[in-house]
Amino acid sequence: MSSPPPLSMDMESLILQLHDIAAVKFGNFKLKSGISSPIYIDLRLIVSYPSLLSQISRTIAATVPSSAHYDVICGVPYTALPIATCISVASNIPMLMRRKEVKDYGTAKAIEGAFQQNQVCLIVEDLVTSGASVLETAAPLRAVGLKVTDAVVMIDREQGGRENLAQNGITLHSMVKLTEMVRILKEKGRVSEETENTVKKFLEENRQVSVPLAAVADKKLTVRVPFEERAKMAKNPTGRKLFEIMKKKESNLCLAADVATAAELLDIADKVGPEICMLKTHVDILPDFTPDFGSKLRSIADKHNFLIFEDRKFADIGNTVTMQYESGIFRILDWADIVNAHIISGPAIVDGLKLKGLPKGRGLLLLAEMSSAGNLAKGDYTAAAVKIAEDHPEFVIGFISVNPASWPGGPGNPALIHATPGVQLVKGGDALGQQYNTPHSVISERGSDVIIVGRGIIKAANPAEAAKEYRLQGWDAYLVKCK
Ligand code: 5BU
Repeated sequence: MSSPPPLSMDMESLILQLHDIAAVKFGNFKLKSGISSPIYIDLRLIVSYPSLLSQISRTIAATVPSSAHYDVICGVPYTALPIATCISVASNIPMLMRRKEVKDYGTAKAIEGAFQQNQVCLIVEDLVTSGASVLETAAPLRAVGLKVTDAVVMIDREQGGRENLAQNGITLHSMVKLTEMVRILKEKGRVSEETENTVKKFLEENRQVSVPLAAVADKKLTVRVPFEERAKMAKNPTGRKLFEIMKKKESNLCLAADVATAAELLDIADKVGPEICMLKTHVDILPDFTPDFGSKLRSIADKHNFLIFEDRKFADIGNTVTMQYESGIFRILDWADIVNAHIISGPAIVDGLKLKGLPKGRGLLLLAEMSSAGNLAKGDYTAAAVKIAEDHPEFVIGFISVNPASWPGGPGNPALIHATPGVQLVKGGDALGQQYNTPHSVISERGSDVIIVGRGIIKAANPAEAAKEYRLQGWDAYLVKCK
């Protein structure tokens, strides 16, 4: 094995100073993930040492090779913000800020600062483990039309971050690697050889733990049954087809196509079609609906291989919903693969819809939870939806859920699918009670299967690109627990 290249005196001095201010500590520390670590790094402290902060920032900036071109820089909130600010001020390269939480998505922006489409943004981070935080910052930057090709980090913990970022098209440059840091501290007599070996052993053993976005894995969710296996378990042909499409297209993204007209809907369906497994409509909002709408959307769905889900939210007695499903202007039964229903009126609503839907092989999602603030679909209500679904496996394909991992039985029967609305790249909400979680949180932490995204895509400058970003994030989050 070749020995690593020697570090410069400046770098050594920085490492020693970090140790002096106790930004690097050795002992026994419980990490967020629950595992015990013999080393703990807290770089938030550096704001209290301006000269060190400035030295670090200069060294980080010099770490980026001159071949890496960038127009703007953005620090990952919060610890890297002062570092990015120092780099920006010293180099006169403009900075952007990413908001971690966007409370009112309508007025507050996820990315603050001035920029132009297709400018290249360098991400600055203090510490990289799996790379999840860098990816969480890259996503909203990319969603607003910036390019992200490089990230620079002060310390690389060498736990998969470099590889995970590379898979997402981002080259990681690190000022120093954790093993190098510990080696220097040992050489300078700050830690014993035993400590160095303990840290090395810990890193070696935990190298594979952090896969993309796994940093905050939910303990309730163990390993996921892959979609292709679940396809075989599904009792309803539409449920089975949805799993198969998801696997084939590597997409667990459903577009909520809440646009102003039928013409616009058909247009966006064609553009975003390659990225999605399902397209959700609210057909009663379309002023230019015509009887051939269904067949037009159907042919786009067939062309791009996605299913059509009319978010009709039936809620009446069994007899009435049979008519609402089949008749009227919209004739939903003719063209929608999937519809959904509240269970407020009791299980007979499923019998009513099944009467019409099952002969055509259609599927039904039950509203077990909702995304809006203060909604009443929780606890016993959610449990009742689970029970009704189990009683109708040939027609109910799954649920509209928000946090199935928190249900008493967790996400439950793998033959059933969970689809979750209220998804954007940043957590937040709108002015009318909608609450957003990120694709990672919804799929990996909350145990859902499908992200339903509306305004995050349709209001983006380039909906097809935004959809791609959501698809990649949703799929990455799905893969986390598949391994
Ligand atoms: P948004 O633009 O991503 O907020 O759109 C969300 C879509 O999902 C929209 O069509 C809602 O009607 C739909 N939705 C929801 O937001 N929350 C729910 O609990 C259910 C549906 Br059910």
